[in-house]
Formats: sequence, structure tokens, C-alpha cells
Amino acid sequence: MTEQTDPTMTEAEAAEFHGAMEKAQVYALWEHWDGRYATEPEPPCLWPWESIQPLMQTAVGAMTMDQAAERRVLCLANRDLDENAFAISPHFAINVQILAPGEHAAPHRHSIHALRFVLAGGSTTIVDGKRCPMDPGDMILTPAWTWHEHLHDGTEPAIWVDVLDSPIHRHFDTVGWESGPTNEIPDRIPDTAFHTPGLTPAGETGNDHHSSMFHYPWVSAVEALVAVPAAVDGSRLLRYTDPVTGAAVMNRLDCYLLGLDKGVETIRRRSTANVACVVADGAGTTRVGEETVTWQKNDIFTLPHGNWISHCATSEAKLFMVSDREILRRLDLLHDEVEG
Ligand code: GTQ
Repeated sequence: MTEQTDPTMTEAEAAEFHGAMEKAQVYALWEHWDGRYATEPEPPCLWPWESIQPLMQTAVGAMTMDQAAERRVLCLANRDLDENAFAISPHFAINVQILAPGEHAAPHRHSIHALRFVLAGGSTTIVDGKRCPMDPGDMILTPAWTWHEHLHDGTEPAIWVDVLDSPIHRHFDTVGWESGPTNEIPDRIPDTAFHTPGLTPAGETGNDHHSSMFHYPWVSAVEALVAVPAAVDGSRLLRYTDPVTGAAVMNRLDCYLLGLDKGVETIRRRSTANVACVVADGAGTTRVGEETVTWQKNDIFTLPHGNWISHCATSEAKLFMVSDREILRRLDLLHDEVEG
């Protein structure tokens, strides 16, 4: 960075110039320019399940559901981001939520899109009146302004991963919130009407914001994944889509399921999009730029944009992936590269 570039200025003139600039609320670009705008890719972050799980159990005793917060969640915080971001990635946050048997997380709705990926099952989420079972591996959408509440009539604590596009709303100052009781629930077509591939309700055109189907069962995802032809590197990739439009499940959160064969390193890829992975099954390593993340079931880790990335499973693995790809695509900023 240059202190002062005009060699004709005396020190006194430069000081006066800087004082005047400060007063006028401007700065000289050449004094803050390091030759480029782009920054180095961020390193990956890992939250091993063995360090999160005990905290979740302790959290149950730390707060009752009648106390202040409406949800019992721990927010994964990426210390490389703004400390107030409560987020793991620039455009989405991941929280882990626990609900004990008999507990109820009261209905509310907000402008933030959210989705859940279930780690320990037994509870039910009601989304705009649709009852969505929460079995392990199930993925459930609670799109912007849908009413949602969580019930638990099982016997063991239910745990799931929440993904929210809250950083986007903080950035644009668009957070909106309404507490229950539920009111004005729109008429929704039951999820069952979308469960048979190739058949959708006639006349239903869907929308540009989110899928009309809210519950994506794990059994269906696995059945589809094993039938997807493997790429040359043995990987299989499924995208969770809106059954009516074929688009991403929500316009700001785009989800995938990656199947990995044991012992085969995947071809390196790089993207302008950010990804977070939840290990649904198996164990392995992921190379992210110069770093290697070693992971196992239920671990959560980030793949920050701009890094070359490859995976290698040590036992057959499945990674649930959530990304901001759809945001970048809609802004014409999505750029993917594959090695070779
Ligand atoms: O379950 O509705 O992790 O409203 C953060 C905010 C979960 C939820 C979170 C929420 C929820």
C-alpha cells in the first residue's frame, strides 16, 4: 500500500489533503490499493461431532423450552468471518438443534429460509399445516414465511442440523419475524401428491422461490443415489429439486447428496460457490486447497469458495451438501472449474 503517490506534494500539503479528504468523507483509492480486489480463499472449518454431541446433551439441561429463546440451538461459528455473523459461511448459517421427548418448539415464521437435515430422529415438524416426519437423514424445508413448529412424542432426544440463509438477511437488513399462534395458513397441496416421480398435480405451476414439497425422505434419497450412474471417479451426485419446476429446493439454498466409493480420490473441482457438508454416512478426507479435513459420521465442515477440492472416502460415504450456488447462478456469478 502506498502512503502518498504524488511526489510534488510537500508533507504539509499532503497532511492538508488527507485532512480535507477525511472531512469530505472520501479516501484516495491509490493509497488503499494492493493491486487486486480478490482475496485468498478461506481455509476449511470442521466441527467434529464428538465435540458437538456432548454440548447438545448439556444444552437440554441448560434451557427449558419455556425460557427466552424459541429454539434450543447451538450456532456453529466460523471465527474467520465477522464475529457477529453467527455463521459458518458468508451466505448461510448452520445451527444444531435438540428437542427432548415431550417438548414442543412453538410455531413461528420468518423471512429467513431454513431447512433441516435430521441426525437423530423421532420428532415431527409441521410446516404450513403439513406434518413432516423427522427420520434420520430426512431433509425438510421451512421456506420463508411458512409457519413451522417442532413436536416430539418419541422416547429419545431428537437432533437435527438447521441451515438458514440468515447472513443474506443480515446483509440486506431484511429479517422479518412473526411469533405464533399460526394464522393465515395458505392452502397447501399435501406432499404425497409429489411423492411419485413423474407425476405432479395438473395445473400446479410451482413458484420461483421454493419447492412445493417440504419433506425429502432419506430412504428416497438413498434409493435414487444408488441408481445414479457413477462418474469416472466413482462419485454419484444427486440434487434435491422442486418436483414441479426441477429447480433448486429454495432460491437461496441449494442441496446435494454426494455418494463416494471407498478409496477413490475424486477429480478436483473449484467453484465461486460455498458449500457445507454434513457427513450422513461413512468416513474419509477432503482436500481443500492446501489443507486436508478428516471426517466421520455427523461431522460438519465447510468448502469455502475458490479452493480446489477433492474427496476420498475411507469407507463408502454419503455427504449431504448445502450451498449458495443458486444465489450465485441468479446473479450470473457462478463459475465452476473441473481439473483436467
Ligand atoms: O427451528 O425454527 O436454528 O427459527 C434458528 C431459528 C432454528 C427453527 C434455528 C429458527 C429455527
